[in-house]
Amino acid sequence: MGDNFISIVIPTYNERDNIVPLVERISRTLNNHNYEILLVDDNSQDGTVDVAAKLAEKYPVKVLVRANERGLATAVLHGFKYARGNVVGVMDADLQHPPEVNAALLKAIENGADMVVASRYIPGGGCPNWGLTRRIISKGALSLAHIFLPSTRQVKDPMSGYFMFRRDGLDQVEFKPIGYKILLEMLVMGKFQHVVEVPFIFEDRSSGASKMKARQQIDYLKHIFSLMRRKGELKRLLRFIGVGLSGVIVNEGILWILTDLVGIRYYISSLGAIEASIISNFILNDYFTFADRRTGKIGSFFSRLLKFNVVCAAGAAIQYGILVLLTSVVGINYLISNLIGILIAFIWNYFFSLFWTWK
Ligand SMILES: Nc1nc2c(ncn2[C@@H]2O[C@H](COP(=O)(O)OP(=O)(O)OP(=O)(O)O)[C@@H](O)[C@H]2O)c(=O)[nH]1
Ligand SMILES: [Mg+2]
Repeated sequence: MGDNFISIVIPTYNERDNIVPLVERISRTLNNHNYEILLVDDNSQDGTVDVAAKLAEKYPVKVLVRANERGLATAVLHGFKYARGNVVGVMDADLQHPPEVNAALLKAIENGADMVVASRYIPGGGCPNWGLTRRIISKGALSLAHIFLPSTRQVKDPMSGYFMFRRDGLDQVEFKPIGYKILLEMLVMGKFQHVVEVPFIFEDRSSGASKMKARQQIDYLKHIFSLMRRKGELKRLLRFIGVGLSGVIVNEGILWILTDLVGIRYYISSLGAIEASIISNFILNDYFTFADRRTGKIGSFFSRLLKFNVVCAAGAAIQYGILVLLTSVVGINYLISNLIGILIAFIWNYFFSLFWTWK
């Protein structure tokens, strides 16, 4: 038995038939530890609260009922307020999160992690019973987080609802989650230094109904947007777009000067104009868009410049390839093809700027 006191916070909404096996299995798993289980219920009408109250007679269970609020993430935050443990865990009530994995989570905390995520996306983990559509939606949502919120890249599964952490990481942090993904909020806004993952298999829901609805996908996008705004990532994206547009002006200007004033053939001067716009974009991005990621050394300045050139050259090739492919092969109007090419090249450039040039 360690010195830790563990609070397991579990949001419930109409989970009557799941909570008895849930609490029994957690208790067996944490048998040798000091722990409490907090069920945060949003006034379920199926008798969940009565069953939970009965469980509290036998197990260290507390039931918190919110009468006028709904929402998974805020329910979890509500549970944090009442959690007494120095270590806090979060999991679903529907047995999709096997309670036995809590042992591995706790072990990771005891070994020095500040936060440990039960992960579907590392070797040993998975969701074998998911259909293709749910897989694609989940991976798509994951990529959005990884691209636009760099701090989520420390884990492969920032969307998991099953995790454990040291309570200190919550100190003096304000959380404003929207929707379901409380871990996402905590990874981006919290202060967790050492974050690790352990694998788990996401089981089928054993009983009761899913609360997953289309609404959640929209809430997710809103949440990503809100986190981007709070972390300055939205500003970064807008700056990158602004710098890109300024590059168009530089490109046109230099092309005009070299062709009209200097008298070079346009297909030669265009090469100079392209390079000039890449360099001006680079300098603006280095001092403006990625100021927080720039390292002072002159050598790394040139290595970033080189990387940026490589990325832009590949981006231009992609843009050109899409233009030709969509126009000649698919038969789309060339101006629309070009626009799609520009958009995809833009995403390419931004992605590699974040992940490589200014990583
Ligand atoms: N307190 C509270 N709990 C909720 C709410 N919505 C969902 N939950 C609980 O949060 C957990 C996850 O919800 P699920 O509906 O299982 O979501 P999911 O696992 O993504 O979807 P399925 O795979 O279909 O089960 C379960 O324990 C639910 O009971 C809510 O509005 N309030
Ligand atoms: Mg579920």
